[in-house]
Parts: sequence; C-alpha cells; structure tokens
Amino acid sequence: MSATKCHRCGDRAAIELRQHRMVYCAECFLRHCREQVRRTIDRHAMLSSDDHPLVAVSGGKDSLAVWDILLDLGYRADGLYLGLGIGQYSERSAEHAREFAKRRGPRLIEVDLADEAGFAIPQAARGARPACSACGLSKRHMINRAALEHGYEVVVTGHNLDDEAAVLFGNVLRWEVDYLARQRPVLPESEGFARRVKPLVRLSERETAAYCAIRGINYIIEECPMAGGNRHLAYKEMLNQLEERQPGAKLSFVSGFVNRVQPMLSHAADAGNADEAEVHPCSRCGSPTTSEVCAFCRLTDRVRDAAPTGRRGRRRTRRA
Ligand code: Q46
Ligand code: ZN
Repeated sequence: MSATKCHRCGDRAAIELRQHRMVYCAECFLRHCREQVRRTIDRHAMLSSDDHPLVAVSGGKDSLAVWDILLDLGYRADGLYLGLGIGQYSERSAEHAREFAKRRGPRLIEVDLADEAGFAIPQAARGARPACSACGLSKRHMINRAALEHGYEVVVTGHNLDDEAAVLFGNVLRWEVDYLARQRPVLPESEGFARRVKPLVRLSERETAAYCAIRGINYIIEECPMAGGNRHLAYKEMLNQLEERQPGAKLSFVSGFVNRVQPMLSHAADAGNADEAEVHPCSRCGSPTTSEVCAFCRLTDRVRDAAPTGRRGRRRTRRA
C-alpha cells in the first residue's frame, strides 16, 4: 500500500476500497465518507437543511461516525444515549458517547432503560425473547419516545452497509415480505412516530472503523456480551466471505434492493393497507399500536412475570 498513491489526489495511499476500485489517502477517504452520506441523504430526502436531527448513539463506531459526519455537513445534530444496563459494556459505551459530545459540543441526552421501564436488557433476556430481539424492541420504543418528548422529528441511526446486507439476507432467506416492505433507508414520520433515517447504508463497517481511526474518535471496540445467538452475525460472516471473492457484492445487493425492489414492495404494501388495523395509543403507555397494549408494554409484562418471585419491581408506565 505504501507505494500506492491516492487515486484522487496522488498523495500517499491510506486505504483501498475494492468495492469502489479506489485507493484513497486519509483526507480523500474522509471526503469519500462524507460524500457517500451526503448523497444518501439527498437521494432519499432524509433530511432538510433546517431539520434538527437526533442521533441514536451507542458509543460504537457507526453512530459516532454518522454524528461526526452530520455535524461536518452542517446539521444541528444532537445525540441520544440509551443506557441498556449491560454492565461494564454499557458504562464504557456511555463514556465514549460523552467524550465525543464534550469534544465536538452538541447536546447529548441520556436515558436509562432501567429507570424508565423498570428493567435492563439482562433481565429482558431472562424473559421469553432472545436478548437482541428484546433489546431491539426496547431501543425502538425508548428512542422514539425520547425523540418525541424532547421535540425531535427525526431520528438518525448508525445502521451501516453490513447491517443492512445482513438483515436483507435474513429477510430474503425466509421471504419475510412484510419486513422487506419496511426495510427502507427512511421510515417516514407518522402519528406517534418520529421519522427514522439511516444515512450510512452505503458505508461498510470497515469504512466507519477507518473513518473513526483517522478522525481520532474513540469508540467501544468490544462486541456486546449479549450478542450470542444473533443470527445476523453469522450472515455478516457469510457476506464477508462473498465480498472477499466478489468485491462490491454487499453494496450492489443492498443498493439494488433499496433503489429497485424496495419501492415496489412498499408501494404494494401501502396499496394493501387500506383495510389494515387502525393505529391508536397503547392503553398503558400511549405509544402508537394496533393492539390494545403495545409490544413494549407486553415485553415489560413478560420480563416482570419471568423475574424471580420477590424481585418483581414495580412496572413504570405512563399514559399519554
Ligand atoms: S446491544 Fe442489544 Fe445489540 Fe447487544 S443485546 Fe443485541 S441488540 S448486540 S446492537
Ligand atoms: Zn405501551
């Protein structure tokens, strides 16, 4: 690599991106990352210049990279850190989020799952669901609620190309048509839901890690200790093997779906939704749901029921 020159400026090369058949120096690589994000935002009309987005920050490389890029692109982006209560892992993750906010200056809102809901992810994992499933549901619920309570209309998440490719692979493998119809880079705002956008869908994990390394952004490197059994990790490994043999496979898999297939699926889903169950506030917490009680409140019940007798904390619920 040391003898190779940046394809853009001729300076000393720092990284090769086989999926783009490009070699970049450090500066041109940062520019490439910002450009990929800017193009994704424009193409899918994710954000307008007067939006005040809230970035869901986990303390990992992806969410810190997207926060940094949005600030550099001129967005007034604040951060939200949701404490999941996964021991030292969560504590170290929070420290990275705080360190970044202190260094760059935007507001960081902190919310703690145990304080708000009466349970943390390790307790949820004792219930009927695998940890990541309960965790994903909790994150969607809590992040949406915090965004609306603090007056943000749009939530930015750090889902990257590898995440999207793994989820797409799993959904195609089982032909989960309903999930495929909702696997969009933008989930529009609707009654009780902030808009959710994923500006990193064209950047791989390797690119966000390199971005953070070059920018001097510290992030949590260790894997979440509760990730065991997450089948997306296995899909990522398989897709990495494919990418090794066929550079660009992940990018064409995801971008082909997002640009060509997904619009047809969501159009068909919208057309078939005319007689779908009505969305109304959850009778417990006020969040939008098609059932009487929302999925998060039902999870809360399962966690409480699975708790050892005598240690069942009082559930904290609110009505809208
Ligand atoms: S935090 Fe939660 Fe992830 Fe840990 S329990 Fe799974 S979903 S792996 S991004
Ligand atoms: Zn509810």
